[in-house]
Amino acid sequence: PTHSLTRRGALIVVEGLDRAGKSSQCELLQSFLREHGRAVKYIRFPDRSTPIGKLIDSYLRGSANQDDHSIHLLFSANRWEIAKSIEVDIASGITVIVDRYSYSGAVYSAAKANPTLSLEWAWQPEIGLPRPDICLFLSISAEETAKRGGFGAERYENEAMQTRVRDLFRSLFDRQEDVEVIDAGRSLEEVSRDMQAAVTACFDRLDAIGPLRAME
Ligand code: Z5A
Ligand code: MG
Repeated sequence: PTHSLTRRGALIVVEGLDRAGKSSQCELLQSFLREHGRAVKYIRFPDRSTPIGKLIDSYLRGSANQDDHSIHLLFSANRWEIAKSIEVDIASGITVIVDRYSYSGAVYSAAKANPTLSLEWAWQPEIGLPRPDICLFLSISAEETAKRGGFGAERYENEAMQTRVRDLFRSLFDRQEDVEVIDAGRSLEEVSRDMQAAVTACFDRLDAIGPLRAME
């Protein structure tokens, strides 16, 4: 294989339902990759620190109301405002781990069952964003989730919403490539071992994948 001067980093997305363990696993994956000598950054969406992120934060906490389409586009804009820096990092050899991404974006909005907000509509603003080299979907049953404590106080943390989200993730991932489904209803160590294996295999494919692709 041909190696350029700087090997690009990988774009790794971690998705899943509430309390599937995404953030815990992103931390573990970051440590694993660092220990193996890789430069790595861990980011999460929504990024509540930007002006757009602050609007999203107040919406999720329930203190501000927004039209469904409008808040959807703000979630997407929150990714677009970070997209360039992801591209720059990847090109300079940094692997970027992303906690929730376009998939959550499309699915949570479509789960509202607003007649003019289909999954197809919701996907459109994601087209052109950096495309993950691998998406790890942490799959977990409602029963296992319930063992991890009750719902929090945020807007989408209720049974009906989570059930629709689960079904929509399934129908979205039927159409996506590069998705690895991980059984997240096991111990932290078991889940992280599977994630490490999937990510290691992804690094082996990186030369074949070539440059960072765009979301279609
Ligand atoms: N949203 C959207 O609508 N549109 C968008 O474009 C995006 C997001 C990007 C906030 O997201 C909301 O935004 C979310 C989707 C929507 N709505 N909901 N609901 P967030 O990412 O900020 O949500 P979060 O609250 O930080 O994450 P989370 O999904 O609820 O949790 P998690 O990161 O998957 O899990 P965790 O924090 O790692 O673990 C949860 C608990 O389980 C914790 O007590 C752990 O210690 C425990 N845990 C974790 N793993 C295990 C295992 N293996 N065994 C036992 N216990 C475990
Ligand atoms: Mg989280």
